[in-house]
Amino acid sequence: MEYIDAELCLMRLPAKTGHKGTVTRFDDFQAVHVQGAYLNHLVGSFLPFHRLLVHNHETALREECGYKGYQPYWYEQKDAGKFSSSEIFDPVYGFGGNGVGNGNCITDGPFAKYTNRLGPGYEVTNHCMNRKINDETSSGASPNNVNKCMSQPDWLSAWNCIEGAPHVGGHDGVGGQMSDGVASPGDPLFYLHHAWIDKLWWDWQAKNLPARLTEMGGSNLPPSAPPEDVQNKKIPGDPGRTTTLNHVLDMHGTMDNKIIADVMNIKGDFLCFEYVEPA
Ligand SMILES: [Cu+2]
Repeated sequence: MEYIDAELCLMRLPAKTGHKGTVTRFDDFQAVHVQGAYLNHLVGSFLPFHRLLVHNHETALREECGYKGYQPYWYEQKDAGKFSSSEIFDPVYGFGGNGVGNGNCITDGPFAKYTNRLGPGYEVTNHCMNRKINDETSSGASPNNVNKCMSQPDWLSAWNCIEGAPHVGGHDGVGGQMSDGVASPGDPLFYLHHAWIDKLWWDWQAKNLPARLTEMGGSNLPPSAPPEDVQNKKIPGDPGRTTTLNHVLDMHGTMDNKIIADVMNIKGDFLCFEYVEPA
């Protein structure tokens, strides 16, 4: 599959950012997530940050690896509750299978030989790509949970719903480093999962356009933030503790920074794509 070939190309290109532990261009995008983990989860920028990260990774596939296709998403509703039987883990046509043995290293498929450098968490260690599929937790991606999110009346409830069950269900359903809230983009499935999560946000936005092209808000610090951050931490673009459309999405040198307003519309000036429903 061309997408996988392009990802393998990214894994051969040298890193550009110089972030700790990065060796390949693929690592660079993982490093953005590591650098931004604290300020982009359980906050208003969660969905915008990940929309931009997925887009930038796709842009690198195109511009640096000659990829001509589109960013695929993983339609997880279909596989919810039974991730282990999903064709996405096919060793020949897919992303390789489940981890085995003590380290849960994947041993088949295109990425079995890749050495991850970032993770676990904020650590830098050479390790295999690892997975530990959990069918039970993968049920978080169920059609029921998705529909519940689609029916939320406002941004705060929709974002929290999407970041909850569907988002966590996909991460923990794959398990291993996909369950790592900091270093999860070490598994290429991260981008297919987050493209799906982003589609859920867009599907919700599309239920009430144009109003939902400007609906933003929520704290710009996670609930775990220490009191000194709540007091003093300045977030570029936001006047206070609330996430605004001017909030700067820091790409930590991988690609240009954007503001949330730039990524609100997937059919806008900066982003220009659409999500196609599965056949
Ligand atoms: Cu994330």
